[in-house]
Amino acid sequence: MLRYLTAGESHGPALTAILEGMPPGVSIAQEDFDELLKKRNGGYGRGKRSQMEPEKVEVLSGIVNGKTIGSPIAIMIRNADYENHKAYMAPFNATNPEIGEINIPLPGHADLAGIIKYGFKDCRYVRERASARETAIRTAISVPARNFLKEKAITSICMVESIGGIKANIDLDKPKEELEKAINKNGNDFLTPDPDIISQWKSLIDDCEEKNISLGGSGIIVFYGLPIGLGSYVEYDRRLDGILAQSIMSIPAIKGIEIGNAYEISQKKGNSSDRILYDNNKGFYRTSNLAGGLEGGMTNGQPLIIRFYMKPLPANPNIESVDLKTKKSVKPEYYRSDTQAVTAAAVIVESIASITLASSLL
Ligand code: EPS
Repeated sequence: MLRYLTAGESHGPALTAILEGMPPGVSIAQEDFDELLKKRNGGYGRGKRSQMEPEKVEVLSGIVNGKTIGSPIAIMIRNADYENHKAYMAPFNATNPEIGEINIPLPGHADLAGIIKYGFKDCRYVRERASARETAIRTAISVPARNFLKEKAITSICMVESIGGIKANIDLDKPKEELEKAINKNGNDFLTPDPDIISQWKSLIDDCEEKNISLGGSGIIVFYGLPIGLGSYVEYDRRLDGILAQSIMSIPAIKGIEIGNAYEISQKKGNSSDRILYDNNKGFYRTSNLAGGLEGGMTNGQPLIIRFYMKPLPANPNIESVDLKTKKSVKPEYYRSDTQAVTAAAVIVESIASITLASSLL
């Protein structure tokens, strides 16, 4: 089983993670971290913050000469933006602790519930840790898990399905190689196999960026080559759909996940199951994948299809809040935001699901 923890504030000195439970001998290269983080940091419509972060992973333990050695893997990403915030974010002797104080909780953020729960006066203490910046290190710590899966011939693709209500045309029945080729051809801005959607998404994002409005959307992750029987039906906390949902729903701004076409199936009358067939050469097989690869909380040998839904990032101006000091109604000042981070979320969901699946496999 894999365990991991992350630590780090969005504008603190660094993000860190420790992953425990990786077997020895898994090959890892510095470029695996670099390429994955570049992909997460990309996406058309990302804000100024992501552009200023070089996202360099420093490996501190657990990997020697390009291979895991079975000991805990510790990694770190320094926050470049710390330099602009250390007057109040420094762990000790902050020179100007007051200037960072935030007295207006942002609607849609953890701010208000967080300060009430922990008894803070400053929303910053909540927001710094609740920030989706944390997903940079969670993505990075998935590299050993991803490589472990790859060594077992388990691969995945992630893609954006919709942005701001505009949906790409995606046929998941196409072979993995074909989908992957199309996604790569269209580039990391959108991670979509549908070339015809890109100009529509671009003009929507450009328009919203001008107005400081953000966009949500949905994405799809497919895992191929999983063996039958990951997870179990014997106890609720071993059901893989439940474990996956927990890990993915913990990503900020993700408000829902589906296995397969859950919503579509819920609208059906009568049978929604995949036929079981047998062939002397193929063994047991199916001709459809309505279950999305999971039955009874276990993988069933079909591709695992995960869909996620992300809300527009809560940075839109003109949403009322209350000043904590005066208790008067106010509209928080617009700061900066990603216009859309669905592309990044697709990479993040794939990463976190990879850790969950590697753990289950182990
Ligand atoms: C985030 C706010 C923004 C995002 C950040 C998540 O950062 P900042 O407050 O510095 O402008 O850019 O996401 C990242 C930095 C990242 O790497 O994904 C938030 O409040 O959740």
